[in-house]
Amino acid sequence: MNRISLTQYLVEKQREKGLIPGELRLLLEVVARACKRISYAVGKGALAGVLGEAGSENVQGESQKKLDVIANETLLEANLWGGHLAAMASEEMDHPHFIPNEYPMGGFLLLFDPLDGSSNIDVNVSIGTIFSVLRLPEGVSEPREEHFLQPGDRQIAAGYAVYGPSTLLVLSVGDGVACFTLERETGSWWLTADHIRIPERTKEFAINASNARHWEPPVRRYIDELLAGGTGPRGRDFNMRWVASMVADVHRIMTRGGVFMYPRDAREPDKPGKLRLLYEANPMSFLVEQAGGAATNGHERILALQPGKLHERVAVFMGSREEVERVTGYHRA
Ligand code: P6P
Repeated sequence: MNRISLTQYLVEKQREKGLIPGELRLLLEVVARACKRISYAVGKGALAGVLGEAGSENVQGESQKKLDVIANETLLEANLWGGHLAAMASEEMDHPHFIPNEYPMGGFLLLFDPLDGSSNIDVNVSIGTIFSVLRLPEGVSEPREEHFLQPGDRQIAAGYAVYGPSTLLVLSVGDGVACFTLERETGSWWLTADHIRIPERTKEFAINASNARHWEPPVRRYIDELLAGGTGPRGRDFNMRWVASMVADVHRIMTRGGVFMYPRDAREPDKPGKLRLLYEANPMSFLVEQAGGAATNGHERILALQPGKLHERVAVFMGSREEVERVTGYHRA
């Protein structure tokens, strides 16, 4: 079977549909190459001494794994010199990394969670990289942190790599969602699924149920109904999954449907949720909506939210439209 490579896919989006400028194609190919390198490091594991703690903390006050730091540095180094970016922001860095004067500055902003699901690294469970692309606002010659604070609807591309049994790259430039599989022998990314659609109806939900006592009433009601299954108001049984790697849970939903939830909870009432808006929820919401799903913070579309801070958090309900609309409706009841 003659498959299409990532390069050909992006060239066709650029040439045939005029959908993406050359600089964005370059950006996405650079990110894909960085994800390939991260995949190789992840795959080596203990053999390359990349497991365990780095002995440092990130801006979130979370201890960093060695692979968190390696993945972050890999993405920074890959994107510094290409001339396609104005700046980068990462979960692992307090402030954005601006392109140094020695390199030309481009018109895009790249945001990423370099290694999502770090708690799974040392136990060999799937982890991933999440990225989001924004335009530098018109007329800006000196990029600043505030220029990253754009609603998710302004994203022009987003994607994730999932380092699992196979390494996949799932991305959208606003024309549907495509999935590429890494062929390790040649280092090529091959198109293995296109125009991915999330089924509107599902029987599978993902949430960390150990937090149940901390949830708000609408979430308690929604989950209790799922757990009641055929004996309750839903009249049918449901199944639960929780990988504790957003990338792995969302990829399952992109593949067979489902609803992923990380609600706000009473443990940290001043925080609207655990997950970060700009480089976790926004890119994943972009992909989910491009695949026909829905994504809200319980009250409104995540992509419509106006960010106030670079590392701000948000509650997340995303996936099969029917379920996201139901649980969001309970918040409005
Ligand atoms: P918990 C990983 O740390 C992460 O940011 C997401 O990838 C994942 O969905 C969530 O946190 C897991 O959180 O509280 O279940 O460990």
